[in-house]
Amino acid sequence: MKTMILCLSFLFGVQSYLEAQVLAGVLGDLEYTVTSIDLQIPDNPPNNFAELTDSLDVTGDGVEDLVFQVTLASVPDFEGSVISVSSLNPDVELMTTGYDATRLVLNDPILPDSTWSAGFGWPVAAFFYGIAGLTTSGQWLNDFTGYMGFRVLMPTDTLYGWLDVYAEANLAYVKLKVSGFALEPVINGVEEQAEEGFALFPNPAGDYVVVQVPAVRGGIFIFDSMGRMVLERDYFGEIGGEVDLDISMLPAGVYRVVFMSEGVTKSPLHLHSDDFCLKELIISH
Ligand SMILES: [Ca+2]
Repeated sequence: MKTMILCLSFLFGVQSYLEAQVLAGVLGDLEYTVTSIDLQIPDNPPNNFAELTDSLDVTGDGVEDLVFQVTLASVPDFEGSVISVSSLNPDVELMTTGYDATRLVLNDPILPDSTWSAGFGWPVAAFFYGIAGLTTSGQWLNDFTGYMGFRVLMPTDTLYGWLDVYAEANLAYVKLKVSGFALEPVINGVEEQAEEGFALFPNPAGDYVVVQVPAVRGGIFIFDSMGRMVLERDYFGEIGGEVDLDISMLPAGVYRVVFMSEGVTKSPLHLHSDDFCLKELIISH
């Protein structure tokens, strides 16, 4: 029974550690970057039609990922303002609700199963008279401050984060400020833990993989790219022993193989990288 409880705490510990969970406005282990996006059009005289845009590189590769646009106009078919955000790259997605960018408040969860979208023109706030009369949309329309969730899809991981956004749209003026963004560090802070005696082969693997185990007792866990455990095997044997795992039922992709020695008794919340071994496994059938 003790072993069972230990194994369960291993399992939940590793799973919660690997699974992205970010709370809006909470810094935690995220890396914060100050930005100075400040788009303001203060006046809307007759026959005005003004647009401002600014963009943001959230991945640090020099390529812009998100673009913000404000429009303020006073022309026959369009009087008022619109603020929108677009994703320029398919690997950077915004949290959305219906046709809007989702406005989050402090501590709202940003999760893998939220709704995620790339592409153009997600309303942030809009208030204008057009051909169809008064149009209002956008979740920042009545509450000007909020956090915008986003994520970065990488080949081996997904990083979650939030932007600090102030947006105000009305008939007379328009204002958008993005003062900063927070993003998880690469691989959710978990890097491959090299340990003598822990090995996987072949890698890439097809229908089975051999795990060489660095301890006499423990558990082998395989996680998919979303952090879900897809395979588990207890180990009792000698140091350096080999375990054949049938992985023919797992779809091709990038996985993480974790080995935890029995006897790790720390709370899952304080799981440290020294407490387990982790290697990436590529499965290609
Ligand atoms: Ca970028």
